[in-house]
Amino acid sequence: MVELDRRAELINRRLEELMSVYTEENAAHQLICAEAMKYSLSAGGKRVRPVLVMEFARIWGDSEGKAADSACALEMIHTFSLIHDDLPCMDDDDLRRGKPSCHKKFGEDMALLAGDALENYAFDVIASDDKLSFEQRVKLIKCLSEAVGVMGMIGGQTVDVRNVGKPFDAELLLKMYSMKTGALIKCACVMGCICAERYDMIPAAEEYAEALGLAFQIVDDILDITADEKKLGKPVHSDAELNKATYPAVFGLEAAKLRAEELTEKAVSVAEGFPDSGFLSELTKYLLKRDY
Ligand code: GRG
Repeated sequence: MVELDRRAELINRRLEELMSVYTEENAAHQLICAEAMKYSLSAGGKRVRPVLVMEFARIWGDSEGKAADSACALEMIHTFSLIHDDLPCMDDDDLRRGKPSCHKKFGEDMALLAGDALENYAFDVIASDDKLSFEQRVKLIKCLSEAVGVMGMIGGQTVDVRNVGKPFDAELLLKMYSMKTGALIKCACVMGCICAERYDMIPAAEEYAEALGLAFQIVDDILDITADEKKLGKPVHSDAELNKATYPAVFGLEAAKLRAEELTEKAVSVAEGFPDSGFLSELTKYLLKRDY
């Protein structure tokens, strides 16, 4: 999607600037960790979450790109989660975003540390963002840390890895998805509202994000079954090989496709209630039809 790519490019440029703080001069002995961070951050990726942060901020009045660093911070957290998700102790994937996964390129020790360092740097970036008030920074840090923690993404990953091979009930699957994938997507939309100081719009942002987040994960599951491995940039059929419960595995592939369509319609209908929401609606529809 051309407009998504254009916006992703802006995020990429700011990410590069933010990562340029680690240099031969100030980090000579630990530069390998910074290189592993940069490698995974710049390995591609659709940049959906940071673009959502920026778009929610723009819709609600941020005309100066005040949300750019928060958006980058969220992408750092997302990249940390992908690095750790690929580790041998998790999904043990050799490929990510079409390239060797971080531990394949830098070793398991560096992948672990690069993920940890990205997570920490994300909070540092928000805390240091002088385009935002102290109140906004604290609210952003709280929102993000909750979304990442045991009640959010890490909690979802815990349920995921601890239920491999077990009979899965539908309710637990949906709970796991809302934590593992939904929490960060919801956080993206809420962070945009915080950057624009439109706290009154958080409930509507959450309503949109809940529908999008579940649709996004269901499409991710469907792609694991139907996608072209080259295009996807990671191995296909990995869920089935790991004996993981997924939406298609529990409900069937056709039901999964139908549910993703319904959720997308729901998200679009919420987005249409926002001012100047053309891009957001198009992005939401594009994410249903994506092939990677
Ligand atoms: C803390 C040890 C430790 C591990 C953390 C929390 C965690 C491991 C992993 C997160 C779980 C995870 C990877 C969820 C999947 C979410 C998902 C659909 C990822 C793919 O997102 P895209 O399609 O990827 O946006 P790109 O590559 O485009 O950014």
